[in-house]
Amino acid sequence: MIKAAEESTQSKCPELTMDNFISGLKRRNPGETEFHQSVEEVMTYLIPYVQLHPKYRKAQILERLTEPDRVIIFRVCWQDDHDAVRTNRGYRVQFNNSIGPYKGGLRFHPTVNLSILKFLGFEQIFKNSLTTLPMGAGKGGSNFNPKGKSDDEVMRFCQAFMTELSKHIGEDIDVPAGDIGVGAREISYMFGQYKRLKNEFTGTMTGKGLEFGGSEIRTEATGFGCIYFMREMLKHQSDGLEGKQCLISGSGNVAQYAALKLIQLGAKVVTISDSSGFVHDPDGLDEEKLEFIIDLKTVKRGRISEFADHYKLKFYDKQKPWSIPCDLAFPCATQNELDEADAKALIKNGCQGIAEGANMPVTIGAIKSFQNAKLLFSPGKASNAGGVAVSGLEMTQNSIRMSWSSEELEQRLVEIMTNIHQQCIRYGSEKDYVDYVKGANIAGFVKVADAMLAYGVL
Ligand code: NDP
Ligand code: 2IT
Repeated sequence: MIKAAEESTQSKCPELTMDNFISGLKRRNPGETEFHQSVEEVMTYLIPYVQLHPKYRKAQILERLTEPDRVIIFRVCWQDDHDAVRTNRGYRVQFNNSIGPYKGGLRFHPTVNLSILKFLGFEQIFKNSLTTLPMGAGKGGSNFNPKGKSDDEVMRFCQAFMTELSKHIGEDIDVPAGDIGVGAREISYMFGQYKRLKNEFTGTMTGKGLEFGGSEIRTEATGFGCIYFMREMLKHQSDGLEGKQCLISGSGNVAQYAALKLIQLGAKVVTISDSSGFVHDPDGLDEEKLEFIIDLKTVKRGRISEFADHYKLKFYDKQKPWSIPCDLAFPCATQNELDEADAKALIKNGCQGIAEGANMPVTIGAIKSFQNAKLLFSPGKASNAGGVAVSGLEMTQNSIRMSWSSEELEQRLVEIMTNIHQQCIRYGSEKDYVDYVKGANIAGFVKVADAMLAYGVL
């Protein structure tokens, strides 16, 4: 008897319903809960859309879209500072290259597993398509934990990781970048090792240092883009960011620059967090406090409680910031960090809008609560697309061996985020509400699906 997990997507050709589709997906990908969740969110909108457009159904586009092109899993061996041999697992999920080379970040975190990387790679298909740049979708990483490791240990790990990954990537094949636990330091070690192994200097990674092919604004792009997206959503309601009370979770790359742009545009940021808890600053962060946070997190690699201690602010141990009254909320840490109970607290306290800076930080139940209450809500694939968009611009600059100014790049970032907002309005507008989740999913889908149709059966 064929085992359930081995059955082909087409074996029974069931009627296209949400239940049939999701139960088939779960059977073929047992235990991959984050992947199931991200597909479920997307299919809520794509199944009705495909039912109205039979050309996609006939070509089984949804089934093909949820099966990665390939998944590479490998052993990563390295030696720690005590000469002990350590073994981690490395991954690259090459999800879909219909509209360009695979493109997406690498995550180094102890929780990394195949389910998480498949959900992230799947989301990247739609996000990268929304940017309008020619980028396919991939994601990778390792269960390696950079926390508490010395720079030398991180270097040895990154070199070992790239020794295998280098066989599968390239500027026209697959172009990785950063994500959780992978910032400037890790990218530099990995790019250096790639250059050494291949004896070539090509733009095969993005997020590089400015001295060796990196782009201005890439560090800021995801956080800045998220705030520009919120500004567009508010503008659509004849409102603005000025004076808005904002909650941010996380204190990494995305959170830092979301906070900076909010401050620059006259909003007030009253929380910031890490995996140990959150800090409440009723007066609001200013640029000096933010500089302290950026140094604490990227140079000293300390805990956010040290920021609270330094400025005598209240630190809420092991708690999330969502119970603090606010106008706007920006979850910028990790997946499923804002659940239905948190959503209810935000709604009760008068929150007006939520933009995802992280990937899938809001659970499906919480999204439904926000939508039922008619709050502004943007999914990460729209509102955090600024990072990969500037990565795409870094690829262009590398190809033409030029670099553009930060003013020019920020202007392009604003245009891209505004354009994504317009695409969401086009595909997501309903009678008295804009469903940005619907808009982003359908707009992101159409370009990729049409390319897949054009290629025939592959
Ligand atoms: P960083 O590693 O720079 O920062 C991650 C932040 O999230 C840290 O404050 C970290 O806290 C916190 N965090 C991580 N895991 C958890 C957890 N399990 N529970 C609570 N807090 C957690 O990563 P980024 O800022 O780059 O990424 C943040 C999110 O944004 C991710 O979802 C990522 O996929 C997404 N994203 C990133 C982009 C980029 O360009 N970097 C682009 C688009 C999306 P601690 O320090 O305690 O670990
Ligand atoms: O989730 C994401 O979009 C990223 N981590 C950035 C990917 C990229 O290639 O810049």
